[in-house]
Amino acid sequence: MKRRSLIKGTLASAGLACSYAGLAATGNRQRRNIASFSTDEVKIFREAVLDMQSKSAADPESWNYLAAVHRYGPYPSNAEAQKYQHPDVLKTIDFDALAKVPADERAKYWRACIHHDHPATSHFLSWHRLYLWHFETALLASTDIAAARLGLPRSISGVPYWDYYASPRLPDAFRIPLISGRPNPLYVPYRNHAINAGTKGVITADLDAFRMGDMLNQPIIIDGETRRGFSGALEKPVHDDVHSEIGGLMTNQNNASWDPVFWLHHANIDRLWTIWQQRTSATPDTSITPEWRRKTFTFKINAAGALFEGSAGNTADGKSLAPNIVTYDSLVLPPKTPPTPLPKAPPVIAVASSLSPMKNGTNALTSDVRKVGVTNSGGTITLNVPSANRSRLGTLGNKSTSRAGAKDLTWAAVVLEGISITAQGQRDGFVYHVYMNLPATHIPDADPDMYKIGALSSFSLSCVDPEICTSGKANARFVITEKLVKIMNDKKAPNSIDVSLVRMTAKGPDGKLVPPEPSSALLEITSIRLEGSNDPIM
Ligand SMILES: [Cu+2]
Repeated sequence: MKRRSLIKGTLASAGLACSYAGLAATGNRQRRNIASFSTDEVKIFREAVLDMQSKSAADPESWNYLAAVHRYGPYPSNAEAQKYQHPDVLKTIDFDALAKVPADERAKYWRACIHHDHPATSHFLSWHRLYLWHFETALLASTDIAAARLGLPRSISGVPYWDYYASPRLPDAFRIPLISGRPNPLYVPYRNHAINAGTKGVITADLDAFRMGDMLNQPIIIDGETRRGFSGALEKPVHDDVHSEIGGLMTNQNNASWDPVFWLHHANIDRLWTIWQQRTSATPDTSITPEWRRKTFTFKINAAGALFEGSAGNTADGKSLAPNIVTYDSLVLPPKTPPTPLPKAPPVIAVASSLSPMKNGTNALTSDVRKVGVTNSGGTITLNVPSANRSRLGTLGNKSTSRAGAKDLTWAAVVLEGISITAQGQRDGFVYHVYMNLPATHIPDADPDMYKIGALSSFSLSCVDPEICTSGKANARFVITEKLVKIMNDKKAPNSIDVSLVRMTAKGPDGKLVPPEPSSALLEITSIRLEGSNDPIM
């Protein structure tokens, strides 16, 4: 590893090796709310993005290179990409240009992002913190150039963030197609239409989960072992849902980092993490282990081959990269959002009727439903449980070992297999909440957690490995053991289970809920069933 120089101060003493030229890289950075940017600052930011976009994809400080570091579809050419990608993706991403970067370099530094399942670690927040710092270094070099060119003061010292809790509507600077007759580099036509039009905002998860005890108790998987820590609750409901609601490039892991709003979203996620880290310094996150701290990530900084190496340990206490080096103009926790009212079950769209054979181990307890299309209206799928399987279902939660037989079930789950996102689903993006046995009549003040078993978002379902899933299909599994045991404590094993997919409703500029527009299918599910197993491990 090349280490040409070290930055003096906290960063170097924290063990980060880097080599940056220019004042912006070595000075303190302040990340400000985009809403506080003056017209001139927005202009500088826009020109800087344009500057980065115009650099060759082989240049590590270019927009294309930095975006590909996150993730990209490794297609050898535009012609090949066209087979798998929406045509609008090719208007933004030039796969021919990306393919010209040497293969060993692409393999070493690109497609490096870490999200929940790829692979299953808890470095989502730590990796993205280092990545954002790395991107920001290149951005600040470009904002300095842009400011000088425009004859404006250098007032930007960090990547702006978008606080979608305070302002759910996509910031204006990102929604204007043309600036003085030229295309606005912050505008991407391939997004959800209502988001781009500003007629609805993104849906944000209830950050009531920021209550410290709850946040420390989120299950996360580290080295194949489940521990309790912070990452989970911020990643899936907050991070993934915002990606999913913007749609288009942002809703696909391979393309997301090409939409300029990506960086403002990640700066806000980093800010939320910083808030939490500062509030919990007295209660250490037990998921942060010595192995976790030792994990290092390396980024290529410039064409001369200088490298930036950061460790997860540098990000762990909120004091190495932030706040000593990076500060935010506000570290105020979003207000407690009112609980989502309990929705009504949408109409039945499919029923499973025939029976699958039972074996030992993991079994289908209901038959498959074949090919269901889900629109904005959502839908309910009824899974009939045949009588032979009903008695087996009744063994769930058998605590007494003397009674527990080899065939007793230890867990049950609703399995959705072969989920594909349609072209409209790709453009619009979506978040569905998934409920079990949701009543068809409205029950005011009922607890949604009584029925909710999970969520399906377009970002978390996006297929990121074309070589292993050219069909672009994903799977989901929602464990319902506890809910079933509760039902069966009251009465016998059920004859059927209803699974409802409910499209989440966003707020408009007036703060009122905007019901989803009618749509064709946003996603298709090949197979839905109930599974049970006597395997002790889920
Ligand atoms: Cu992201």
